[in-house]
Amino acid sequence: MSFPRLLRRAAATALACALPVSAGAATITVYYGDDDGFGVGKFATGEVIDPLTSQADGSDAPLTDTRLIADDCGVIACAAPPFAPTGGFPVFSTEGVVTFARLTMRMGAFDRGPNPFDGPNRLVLDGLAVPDQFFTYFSSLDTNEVRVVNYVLPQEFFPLLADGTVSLAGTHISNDTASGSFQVDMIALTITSEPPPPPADVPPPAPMALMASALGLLGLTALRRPRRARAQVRAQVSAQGAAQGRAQARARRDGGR
Ligand SMILES: [Ca+2]
Ligand SMILES: [Ca+2]
Ligand SMILES: [Ca+2]
Repeated sequence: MSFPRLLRRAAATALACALPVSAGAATITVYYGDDDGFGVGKFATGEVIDPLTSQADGSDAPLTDTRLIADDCGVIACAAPPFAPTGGFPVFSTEGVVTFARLTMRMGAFDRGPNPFDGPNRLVLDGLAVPDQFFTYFSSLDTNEVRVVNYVLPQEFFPLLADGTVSLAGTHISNDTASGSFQVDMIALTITSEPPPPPADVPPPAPMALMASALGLLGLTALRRPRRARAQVRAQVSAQGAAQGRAQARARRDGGR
């Protein structure tokens, strides 16, 4: 990896670390393209490139670091294709719940123009189109300027990113008609995720439930006490009645003699 590229990765890591995330969160960045500034440096917005000179080699993602152009080149035959990314980002892993995602794209000498020949420029992640607003942030000036766009993705993308695979597709992203050549350095996804919360413990009995249970026990005890007392009274009454009956019988026998 070249020294400038190392510096770029270090800066990206520092930026990721500066994001306002909670403890335990993890941030990763995955690339389509090699983040080497069109193979010849030229990273920052405001720098210029020669869009006619391709720096692509066998290691570059398809259609990056190479000369691209509009579908319709006016009176001049198109000497290069437009940008049509296919495939996907490298497989990655997240910590669980995705809480933030940012799409970054670096293009040089790109003129999105008011009326691209092949319709609106569009990128599609896992089948979901990035809002058209993304491309409005690119310059519409017909210059060789390098422009980097960072776009925070809406939350509906988060579930698509959590599985660690993201397919990439797009329309034929092209310069405005007769706007000359342009190049794409890279597209990047920066994803912040957080571990899922630990499983909840079995909740202890609520105080009110404990109190009701205790009251129930007390009530049963209180009910049992009168029942025993009534049974004892009935037994005593029955014994007394039997004794009286025997005494009366003896009195009648004695009176009859
Ligand atoms: Ca390259
Ligand atoms: Ca996915
Ligand atoms: Ca590149």
